[in-house]
Amino acid sequence: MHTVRRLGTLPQPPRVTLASLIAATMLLSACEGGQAVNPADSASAAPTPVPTVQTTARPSAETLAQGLKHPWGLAILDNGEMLVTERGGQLWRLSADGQQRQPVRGVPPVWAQSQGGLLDVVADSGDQPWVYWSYAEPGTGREAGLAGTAVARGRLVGTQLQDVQVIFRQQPKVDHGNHFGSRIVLGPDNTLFIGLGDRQQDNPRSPDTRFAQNLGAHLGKVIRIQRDGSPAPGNPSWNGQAALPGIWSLGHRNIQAAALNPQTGALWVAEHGPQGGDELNIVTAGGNFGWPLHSYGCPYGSLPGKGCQVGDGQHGPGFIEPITTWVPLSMAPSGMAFYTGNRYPGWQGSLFVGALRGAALWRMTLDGDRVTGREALYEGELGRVRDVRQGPDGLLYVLTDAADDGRVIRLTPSGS
Ligand SMILES: [Ca+2]
Repeated sequence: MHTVRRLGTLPQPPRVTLASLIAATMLLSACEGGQAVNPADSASAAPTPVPTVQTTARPSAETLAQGLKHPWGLAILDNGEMLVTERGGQLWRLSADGQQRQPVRGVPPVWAQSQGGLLDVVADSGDQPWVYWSYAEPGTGREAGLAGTAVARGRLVGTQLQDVQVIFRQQPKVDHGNHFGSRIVLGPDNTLFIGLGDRQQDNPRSPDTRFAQNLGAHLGKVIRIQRDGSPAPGNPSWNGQAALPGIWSLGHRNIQAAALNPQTGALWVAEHGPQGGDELNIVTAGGNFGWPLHSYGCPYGSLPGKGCQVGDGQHGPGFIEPITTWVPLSMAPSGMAFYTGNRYPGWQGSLFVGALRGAALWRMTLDGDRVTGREALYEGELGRVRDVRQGPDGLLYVLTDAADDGRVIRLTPSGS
């Protein structure tokens, strides 16, 4: 178990309660510019067991690149070339066939310890696209020795990042090496979402450690800002409570998978539970996703089973339920892609989420906002799946995690 330590300087704004969320809803619905909290979210349905589905003609897994050291994020450019982060701090530009790779210069120093380092990467379109990446940023001055998730961007010119700007810094930085999140999703209207983690500060056994429920900290939140780092119009106003800028939703444990649903435009995320209780969530503005007050998992140190409970248990009024969970064992989600192509029979419209535990690629069939079926593909065959993306060629690309032999793998349709 890690020791939980918090900074003494964290402001203590009021906790978010159901009453305050409802009040926020009423206030926001009466004012311009604010994003209303949907009252229906307060009564979201608990997830039900999902039947297993099975792919009959499974695509073959073709290794394009290997020998990567803990690769974390994969972005595919318009021309099929790829950007891959390594947690140690290296960003690579790969040819479309994965055979050549060149180091990209211009990434600021990262705090490469435990789960921290250079993490996600996404790219806009164009010849010299803006590239956005998340990373564990080392603290300086009075924050020396601490680390926090940050997001930067730069214009990719060949193998050089130009005009590099840090556009987000998680507050506060803490002295722990885990739960940095972090996935970046490009939203509409020049916005950008960042899915964060609680930096493993929230211990359900200790009610004083509720960063994810605290609007005075970025820990355990989804952030929505403009791509240049400025505030995004339309964010929740939290009924006037003191809140750090950019907070879109709260109560998240550790988001390592995120994507926009192409059918609805909504942000979907997957987050790690403690022991079991990994969640797939549809993120709504102003939503409270429960951590560390509610979870389907078990606290560390307790045996999984009927006797264990996180906080106040699985459910609570005013907290948004996941649309599916993994119990009693975690699958450790990382990386997400809605598949919109037509290269694989039966897969169009499916949601794919990588799994570190079980080393699988999960496929979920969907009906609107419901998960109607799911299966673990390639279980134990590819390695720990860290990321999954759809390329401009309509094929799926999988990034696997390993100390010295992380890989970029392309799923090739059977029979081709
Ligand atoms: Ca939750």
